Amino acid sequence: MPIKIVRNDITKIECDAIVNAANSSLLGGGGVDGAIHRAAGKGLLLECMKLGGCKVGQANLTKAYKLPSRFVIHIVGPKWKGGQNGERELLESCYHESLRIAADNNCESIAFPLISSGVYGYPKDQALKIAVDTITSFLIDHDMLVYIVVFDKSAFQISEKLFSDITSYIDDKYVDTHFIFNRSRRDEYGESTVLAETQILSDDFETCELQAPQCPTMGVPKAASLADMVNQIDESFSQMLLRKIDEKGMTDAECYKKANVDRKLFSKIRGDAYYRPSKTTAIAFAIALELSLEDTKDMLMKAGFALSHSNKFDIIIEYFIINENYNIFEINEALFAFDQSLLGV
Ligand code: AR6
Repeated sequence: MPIKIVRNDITKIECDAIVNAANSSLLGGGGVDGAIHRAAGKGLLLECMKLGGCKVGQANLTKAYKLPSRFVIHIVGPKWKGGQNGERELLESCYHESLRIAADNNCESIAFPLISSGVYGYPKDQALKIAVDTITSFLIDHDMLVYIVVFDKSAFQISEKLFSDITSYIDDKYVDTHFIFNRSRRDEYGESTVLAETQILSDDFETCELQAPQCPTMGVPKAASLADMVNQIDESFSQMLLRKIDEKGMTDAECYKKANVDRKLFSKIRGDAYYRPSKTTAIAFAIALELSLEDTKDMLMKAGFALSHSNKFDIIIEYFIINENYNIFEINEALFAFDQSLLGV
């Protein structure tokens, strides 16, 4: 099952276990610890008092009292001391231990805050990367739905260089779209007036659609009956997906896990040749399969979608594919930075 990165208050997440970024006394504190104790009520504190504290990297399980989850897993993260003092290993151990204790208690879902990234000072982008990497490797051999609950947007800090590369790519593509549009309007009217009004674009596309029968690429032999045409139906999205998985020498599980897609959803797609996925799911599979831009567009078309230069989401996806960067979490960080919806979420 996938990782879902959500922006929320962890005390509101309905799942089997939520993880508390506690301190070694386990008697409550500020930040997420304070929020969890407040929402759970006094019962949680009374149970914690019996535990007698906890070391960094260790996990303790309690009931969740008034919280909508079944358990709270209390973990003490490392304090940031510059990064050369074993912080990374300790933080990884926090995630491993919490996941292990959740699996031992038959949890099917768990929600993590970004441990250590508040009062304990761990840089949020590094804390997020460690969370994603550790959880991803756990999920290779386990089935669990894992939420990473990000409280504030600064956890996603794509590098300035990547941000500016994507920004100029978006700018270029917008310019391209407008330039082609302006040129075609000039050709049509034989004038050289530059029409800069972007909102005319949509009217222009409509005109184009109305005139489609004259367009050579739209030509369909007149004699073909509807039945003939329907019988010539192309390979579907799921057929192409399964073919590409075989061609790439991947197993189904490797593919859907890399796509950050739920196993149940994958089974549905596998079992239904005409399954219509959402656009983000279709793109997530294209990324997992490391398809070229052309194949990605083909696969999307089979699901009824396109990549256009009229919206930022599509341009960002195109940017990553052209640069052969198929890391779904880096793509999601960039999408997040540009306020777009995330893949596989
Ligand atoms: N839901 C989700 N995330 C939250 C919430 C919330 N309700 N509140 C804060 N965060 P922190 P730490 C985020 O300081 O760094 C406590 O006093 C927050 O933005 O809670 O491990 C303990 O008792 C940050 O990204 O935990 C310890 O003394 C992340 O949760 C100490 O703080 C963790 O911030 C532990 O420090």
